[in-house]
Amino acid sequence: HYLNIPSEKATFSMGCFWAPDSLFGSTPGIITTRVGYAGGSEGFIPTYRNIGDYTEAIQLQYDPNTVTYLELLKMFWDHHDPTAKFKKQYSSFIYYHNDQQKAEAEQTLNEKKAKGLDILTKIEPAGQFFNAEDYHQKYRLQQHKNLCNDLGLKTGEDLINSHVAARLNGYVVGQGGIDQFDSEASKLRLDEAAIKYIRQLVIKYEGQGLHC
Ligand code: MHO
Repeated sequence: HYLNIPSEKATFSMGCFWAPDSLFGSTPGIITTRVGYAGGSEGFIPTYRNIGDYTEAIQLQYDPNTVTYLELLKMFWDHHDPTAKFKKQYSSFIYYHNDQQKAEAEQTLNEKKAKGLDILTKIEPAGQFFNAEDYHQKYRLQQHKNLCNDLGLKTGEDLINSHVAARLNGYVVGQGGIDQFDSEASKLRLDEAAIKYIRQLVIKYEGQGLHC
């Protein structure tokens, strides 16, 4: 039922993937999200316990008429420290899906460098993306087991493919804020009990930021 909406992919690595899953999940124009592993050696199958030379990554499906890739890039830069040296698992990468994404990623990277910042972010073509284990998908939402059950979100595939899951994974940690939630709740077809439950979480956590 989202098939009539144009959609494009974006893939970023910006540290622990739980935080950007919530950050982007409740951003207008985001259709679905998945977390996984990207950017490593071909022929190696990464897992959380054996991640090899892959990075933790978030892959977004977005509606380019509602949110642009440049807006997503701004969020990417604003929500992690691209100058900090981490092991590869948590390193900063933009994995582009087409030439326009590549050009826009490079443009924003050059703007950062022009400010004298020592940016460690690498820009690479998006290759194979391996879904992370089910318990990492919509990690913050999964901490609310009864809510997930009530919404029929049972498997990892449910959590990956559900637009509602993407949105709520942000809202349960306050991302998006109460005004946006109130204007969106009816579109998400949530029942009264779910709305009441999520509302108190948005109010509680709004403005507190994200952490892993
Ligand atoms: N600080 C978190 C990182 C998890 S993230 C998915 C932990 O200790 O598990 O890498």
